[in-house]
Amino acid sequence: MQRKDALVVIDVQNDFCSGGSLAVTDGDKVVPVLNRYIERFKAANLPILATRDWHPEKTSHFKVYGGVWPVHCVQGTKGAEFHPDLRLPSEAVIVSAGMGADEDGYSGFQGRNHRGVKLSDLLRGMGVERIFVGGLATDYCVKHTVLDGLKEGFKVVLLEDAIRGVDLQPGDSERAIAEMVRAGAERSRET
Ligand code: VGL
Ligand code: ZN
Repeated sequence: MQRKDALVVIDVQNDFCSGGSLAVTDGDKVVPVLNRYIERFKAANLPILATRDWHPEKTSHFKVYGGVWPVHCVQGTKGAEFHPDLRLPSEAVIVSAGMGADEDGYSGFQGRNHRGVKLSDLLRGMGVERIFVGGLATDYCVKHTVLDGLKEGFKVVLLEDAIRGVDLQPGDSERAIAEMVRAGAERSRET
């Protein structure tokens, strides 16, 4: 960690954790690990951003409207709230994604803050050159955010012990990690 680094926490929301409508196996296990990263970035005065999956009630992302997913992370619901144990500081920048009625919005780079500013512009505005990424889910929002981050010219560190995947097909998460690494992401674990 150094100047120009930022932490990007992906979609650690109730619906992706145990008891949620789209619960990821062991999704909650990323919370304590991410809390330690949050502490380290806070102590170093480095930016912390958190994305959230933030869907309208009716979206083609949901199975009932032609998509593949059960209803999850509907704006303003309990399921869309961040996990209660995630200790995001008040100054963390929240980025909402998947708000369109006709988009999946898997990438945080398709998301915007409350003023409508895109994630890439927020990061550049803070002078960030490298992002550390962890959260849910490895094979969807983490993967797409990491790949887009690399495309946008950021260096990306994948926090391997702070991610969990959906694995609709067995091995999806492993393949997603391989794809991110092939595209240029560096993998890292807590020390
Ligand atoms: C996600 C599936 C559907 C994610 C979002 O955050 O990875 N996965 N919507
Ligand atoms: Zn979603």
